[in-house]
Amino acid sequence: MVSKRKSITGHQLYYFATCPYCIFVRLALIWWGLKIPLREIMFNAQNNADLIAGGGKSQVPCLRIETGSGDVRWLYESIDIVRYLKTRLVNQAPDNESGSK
Ligand SMILES: N[C@@H](CCC(=O)N[C@@H](CS)C(=O)NCC(=O)O)C(=O)O
Repeated sequence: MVSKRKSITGHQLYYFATCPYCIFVRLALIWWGLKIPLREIMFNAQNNADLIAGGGKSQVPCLRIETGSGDVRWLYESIDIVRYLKTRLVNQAPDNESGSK
């Protein structure tokens, strides 16, 4: 049986495929059934430029978080991202953070 993952709006994960820290975060997303738009930086120069311009450095994984008021936060460090996912999205995901299934 294939279970559908919950689409999370206002978030983007900057990553590249072979980065072990990114794999850790992506596995957590799969484990918790969350779907966040991915922004690949190794082969996509624009995504990498956006990451540096917004977050300040070309390090992945980095979670771009946009609040309802339009503020943007760039969260580095895989363990901090996983903690954020669990506390903010897994434990108390309100309906307005889920998109179409
Ligand atoms: N402590 C960080 C390590 C992340 C890390 O080293 N990522 C590598 C890719 S696997 C990277 O982006 N290196 C480039 C840099 O740090 O400037 C984490 O857990 O997220």
